Amino acid sequence: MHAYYYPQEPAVQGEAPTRSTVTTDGLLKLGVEYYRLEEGQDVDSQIDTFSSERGYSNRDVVNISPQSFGESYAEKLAIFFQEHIHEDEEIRLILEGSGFFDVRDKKDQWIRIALEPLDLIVLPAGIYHRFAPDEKNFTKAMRLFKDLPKWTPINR
Ligand code: KMT
Ligand code: NI
Repeated sequence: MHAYYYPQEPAVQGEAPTRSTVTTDGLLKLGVEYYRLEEGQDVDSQIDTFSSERGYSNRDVVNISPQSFGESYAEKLAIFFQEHIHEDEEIRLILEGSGFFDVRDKKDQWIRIALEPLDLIVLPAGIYHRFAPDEKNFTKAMRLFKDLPKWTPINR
């Protein structure tokens, strides 16, 4: 996991945009929890433990790639990248591939959170966010949830 502010425009022409790192503490101040599963240990049992501690009784897996979505890939990405909030937490564990979750800080600045396999993120209800794959265009992620997730995006 690497989280950073990423100004889209360089402050001075010809100057590379800065990417100042945001620590896990910094994320936590926004209510964003980050965990990393132990490498080399059984993933399922780690998920079971985490889920039972937190009451996530359900899970599914999404595979985000041009192959899996076919013709609707661009449309799907546009939905994921539309800034939105949910009534519930959004809990995601990266299983394979990688991708970005962008969240707004308290001053409405974007923080980009780059995730790779074994990275687990909990976005609190009500935080503005969006998702984008990186240049590899492949993210396989587990979605953890309580009984009936209220993930209907509420667009900004
Ligand atoms: C969402 O709700 O936007 C997503 O689940 C994005 C894909 S999970 C990597
Ligand atoms: Ni969302």
